Amino acid sequence: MEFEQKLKETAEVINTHLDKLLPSEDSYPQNIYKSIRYSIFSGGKRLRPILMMTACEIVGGDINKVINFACAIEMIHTYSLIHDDLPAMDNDDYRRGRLTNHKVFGDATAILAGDGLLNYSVEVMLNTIIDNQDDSINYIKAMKEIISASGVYGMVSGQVVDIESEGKEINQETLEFMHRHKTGALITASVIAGAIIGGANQQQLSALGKFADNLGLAFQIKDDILDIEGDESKLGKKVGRDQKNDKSTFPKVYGLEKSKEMLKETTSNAINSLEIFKEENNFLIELSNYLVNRES
Ligand code: GRG
Repeated sequence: MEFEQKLKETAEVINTHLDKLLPSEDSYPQNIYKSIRYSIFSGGKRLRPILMMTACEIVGGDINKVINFACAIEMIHTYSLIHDDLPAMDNDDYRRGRLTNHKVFGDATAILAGDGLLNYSVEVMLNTIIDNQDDSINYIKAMKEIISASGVYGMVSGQVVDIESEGKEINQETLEFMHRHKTGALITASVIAGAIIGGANQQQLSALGKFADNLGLAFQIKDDILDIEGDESKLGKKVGRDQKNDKSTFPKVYGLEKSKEMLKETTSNAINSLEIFKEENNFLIELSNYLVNRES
């Protein structure tokens, strides 16, 4: 199957499953479910669930076993975006081409929608473990990766450093810490969790870990470049926000040209880590190239 077709079809599978898992908008109190569904179904790329399902597949696992966890990680990612957009954080009005959650539902509901999504993701993972007790150890290990990457050892710490770094000159180590935690940790957890559920061996886990670490960094460098050179109509949000908020980014610390070189280097490091998988790695290679060239 063509790469773009597989990407689209996988995203559709994830959307259908998310729709099944999430409470309906008619549930009481309606507003919180409307707010959750507004952000979940607003056209995200579904990168993290796609990575999880592909990692499971590449090690010979069954993607049906990973779909609940894939949806859970998208719930965590969406919670992080809702909270990141709040006035107390990045104060953004647009996300994925639509008004941000708090602009539509108000700050309190947006905070609660994020909290609700985070909790719901845990419930989905725990239900999967309860329903699949024969595979429970792999599911528990995968869940630990995901929860740890989302919390203070991962995304939360990265976000703290991001906020504390606003308006300051930071060094390269701090920049790397920030992005490896804020963006990279959840991307790595997606890949590792998928591989664990798929039954990966140590050699496969180590190769996929290196792939994901590099891909996460490349993804963030590209995000920083898009904030300078991107097209607002394709991005679905305003560009120049990083400069306006005096954010610490790769172009700010290294300059735009060097950042572009680093993007190429980290992407080829990611691709080179996949050598042990032979031709089964084609989709991940194409996905890496797609992310480097993405416009949104
Ligand atoms: C609130 C604890 C907490 C953390 C927020 C994710 C995050 C941390 C902040 C988002 C800020 C940001 C734009 C980071 C750059 C990388 C990133 C996560 C981009 C958005 O992810 P995509 O491109 O989004 O996968 P879609 O919309 O496609 O899902």
